[in-house]
Amino acid sequence: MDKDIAKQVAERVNAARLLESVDALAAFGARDDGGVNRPALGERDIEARRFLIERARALGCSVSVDACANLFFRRAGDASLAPVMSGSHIDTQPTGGKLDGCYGVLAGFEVLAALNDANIRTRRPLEIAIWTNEEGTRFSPGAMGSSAFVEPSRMTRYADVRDADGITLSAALETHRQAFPSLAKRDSKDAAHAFVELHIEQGPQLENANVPLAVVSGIQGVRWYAFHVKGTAAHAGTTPMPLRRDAMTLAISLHQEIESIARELGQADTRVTFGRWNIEPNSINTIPSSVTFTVDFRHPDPHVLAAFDEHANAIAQRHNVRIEAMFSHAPVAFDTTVLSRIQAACHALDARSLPLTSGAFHDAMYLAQHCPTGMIFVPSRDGISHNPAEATDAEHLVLGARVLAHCLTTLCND
Ligand code: HGY
Ligand code: MN
Ligand code: MN
Repeated sequence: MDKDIAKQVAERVNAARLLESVDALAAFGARDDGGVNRPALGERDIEARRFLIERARALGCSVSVDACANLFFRRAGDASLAPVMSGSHIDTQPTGGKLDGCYGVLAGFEVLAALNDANIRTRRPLEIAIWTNEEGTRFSPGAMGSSAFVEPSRMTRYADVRDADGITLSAALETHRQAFPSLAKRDSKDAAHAFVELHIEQGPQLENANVPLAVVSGIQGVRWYAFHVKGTAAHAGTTPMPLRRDAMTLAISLHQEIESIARELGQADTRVTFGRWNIEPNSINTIPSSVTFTVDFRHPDPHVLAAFDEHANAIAQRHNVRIEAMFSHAPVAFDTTVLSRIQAACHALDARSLPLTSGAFHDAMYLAQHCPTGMIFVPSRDGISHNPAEATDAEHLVLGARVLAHCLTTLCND
């Protein structure tokens, strides 16, 4: 393919239009502190989806939806060939930022617009996806939409998953269906030609190296658990300490045991987080009768992940506590051909890049089972993410979109 075409499209990426779209999308669930709180399939997410469906149609795309409310915005190609896909998620953490996931979707939209502006018809269709519930903070597990896309039988298990208010995923999907009753169904399960996800790094490595891009070679493994600790509710004032069965006292000692084994097993690469605690009755003057806490363990080595799993179960058994395995995904290595196309795009645009492994998981970890897949990162200021202060320099956001445009254009003309 004429390399100039890919460069033409990259040059048509419009900085102002891209940056405007970031702020426009962030308005759906905007927080007073500049962050975004947009839970998957909630009211704000549905309004954000409506906004993007209208934008996609204005760009001449067809729009379709699948059983897990993943949205697909397709720009037709000349030939009826397997599409090239890109995209990410637009659901956020409760104290999320404007870019996590959203940037990858909006940069995909910018590529659609740049192809239109350059008046380029590609051989293959280009399809930008919005994957449902990637964060996993409303419904667990994470990356639900992309995992159901690659393996639809997962929907049977997901349908009855409940959020903190007791709403099931299937009820949330029904609300989505009612909001968009006439969307075409995307039923084809033909493998895509390739999937490329552009995302912020959400860590400090690119900024510390002063490099604007990463060619992401893979994603580390992840395991989520819930520990359900039981005690006996009793009066805070009258119950002598030796007579108590305080669920919180046991939970805190479990926390310390789990954290020390995690650090010992994984050493410097260990990432262990105890992010969600539910306490009952959660009253100042009643001894806790129940404490449920979560464990998010990450590591690049599958043996360490397996060893941690064994220890976590042994700790639960030793203390007669129920352990619930909520989510797990092995480390993923992306496709070297797609990575070389991303690398070539960086070279073509004279942009320096680093090879990185992702500490965060992404929908690309499932798409890698569906088709040749790769990722691109841009730096996160101060390495901060899952925080309203999440930010990336405008020049890096635009450069990332240009590299995505170059790479998708060449892949669409394979
Ligand atoms: O948790 C993660 O790695 C992703 O940000 N959802
Ligand atoms: Mn993300
Ligand atoms: Mn995230």
